[in-house]
Amino acid sequence: MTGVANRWSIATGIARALHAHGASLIFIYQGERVRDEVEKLAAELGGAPSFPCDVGSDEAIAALAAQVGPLDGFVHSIAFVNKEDLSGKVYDTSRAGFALSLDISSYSLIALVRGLRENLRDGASVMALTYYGATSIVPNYNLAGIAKAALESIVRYLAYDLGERAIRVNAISAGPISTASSRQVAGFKKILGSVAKNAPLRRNVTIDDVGNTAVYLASDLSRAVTADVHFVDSGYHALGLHADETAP
Ligand code: 0WD
Repeated sequence: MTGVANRWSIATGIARALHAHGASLIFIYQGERVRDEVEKLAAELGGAPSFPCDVGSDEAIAALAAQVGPLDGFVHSIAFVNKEDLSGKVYDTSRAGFALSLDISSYSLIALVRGLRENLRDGASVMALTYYGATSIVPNYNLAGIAKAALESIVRYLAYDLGERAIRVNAISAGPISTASSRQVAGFKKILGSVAKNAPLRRNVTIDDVGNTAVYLASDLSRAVTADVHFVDSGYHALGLHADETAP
């Protein structure tokens, strides 16, 4: 499990659901800032071991690979975008901000697969978290959406690379959920409101909803599913027009 920052993180919901279905977990965390939170959660979920690993460092990933042993899969639940790139104009995105965001949010999946490929058992499942803003315009999601577009493409190409070992690579496209990361997006509350009002299910999703789908993708129940982007968003992605704009 990557990407647990606190109990509201999507990765926390995934970890809880996997644990409830009998998985043995290993947590990695970026650094000291989140260590206490991760260790607390790991203790609640069967005393899972946790390791520091900044996915921006190939050395850190190599050290992780040497410590963790065989894996039935891993979850990539990581993104980083400078706050100034989550509002305003995309044409104001700096070269450095673009490089950093794509490195941490997208390239890191390649780096983790390369680093952990010998740890992954044949038939393992890899999944990454993405968002609708990858393929559609979501105002202010901006550079995060561009990084998610790269991530979704990476998911497909890695699925091809790893398919000969029956290892599957998929993305879960979660609806908006209030977390430390998502609150950086300008106007995030309005995005939540739009889903509650317009999505087919007329409600926002929870980290437990995402966790339950992750259990399916981690298990052999989805053994023929790969290179896919699976939406857990109350059906919002399928809307053409919003009901509140078309009401008589
Ligand atoms: O609405 C949302 N919250 C959605 C999030 C909708 C759809 C997708 N997602 C995605 C995010 O883009 C991300 O890929 O889900 C994933 C998890 O996001 P989250 O749960 O919303 O965010 P958060 O609780 O902040 O966890 C992301 C964590 C970081 O948290 P902080 O708050 O400390 O930045 O990713 C980790 C970090 O713990 N992280 C890293 N881990 C290792 N190395 C690194 C890094 N370099 N950078 C960030």
